[in-house]
Amino acid sequence: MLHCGKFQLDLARPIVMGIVNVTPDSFSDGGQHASTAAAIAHARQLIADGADILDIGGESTRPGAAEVGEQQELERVLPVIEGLCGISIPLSIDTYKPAVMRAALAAGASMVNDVNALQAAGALEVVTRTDAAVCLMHKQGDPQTMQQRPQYRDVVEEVSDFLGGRVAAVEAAGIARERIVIDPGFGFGKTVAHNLELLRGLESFRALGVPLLAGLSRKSMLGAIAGRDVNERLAASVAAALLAVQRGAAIVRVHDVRETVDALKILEAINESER
Ligand code: YH5
Repeated sequence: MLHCGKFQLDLARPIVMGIVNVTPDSFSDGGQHASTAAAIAHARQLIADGADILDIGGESTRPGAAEVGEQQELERVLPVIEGLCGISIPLSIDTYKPAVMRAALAAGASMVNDVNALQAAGALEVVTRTDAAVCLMHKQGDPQTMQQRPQYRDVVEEVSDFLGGRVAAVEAAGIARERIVIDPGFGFGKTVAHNLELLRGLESFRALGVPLLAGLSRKSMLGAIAGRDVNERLAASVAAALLAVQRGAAIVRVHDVRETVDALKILEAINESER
């Protein structure tokens, strides 16, 4: 079980985390109503499609993306979290900013998804004072520059050592193991070869004793392998999610919830006879 605020997620089956990006309004009147409404509608669709948890993000952490100010990020994500209150599944806030974590958790989010693994000053304290779950992700460098020249001696060992250290630090601060998820951070300061090594070695992360999240959906490594532009990566993304689960991922973070849920049902049906 993953303890996630008032929710308990059963990890006996793969968990599908649906991605909800709150993008800036295309109407440049400074208002945020249209994008809030669009994000809420999208979130409701993902729930209908079978999402087990939704990840709400107001700042793109894609390679090369610009940072968004704290105030702007809050203006994007808070109305969406507030607008979704009362839904039957937990909400995760995708942020590395402690102030955004605090406000999102107060507004009803049950999980923090932090690409910075709670290393920002004050981040650990914010989560410690709640009963929210946390996803600790590995990255090398900063989103602006991380893809310039990623380097590792042994990527599986280095990522595993980092995540092991963060699990220990977070546990020592008072966050129970049952609330912690780890993530090797596909695409965050990694070449295609590094990402493939991590996928190949995914099972070794199980030794850290906490559930593993894999985020491969639509990422450029899939484009590089399949030779597809970002909007043509559905099949590659579903395949990657399925293979990650087969190698031990407990949670997959995906854009295409309906298709991923279908694919995982086939895997589940095959594995059914083993139980
Ligand atoms: C992740 O792996 N990723 S944001 C580039 C793309 C497509 C998608 C077109 N947040 C993760 O999804 N949080 C992001 O190329 C994440 N794990 C966790 N825990 C990047 C993203 C993306 C980037």
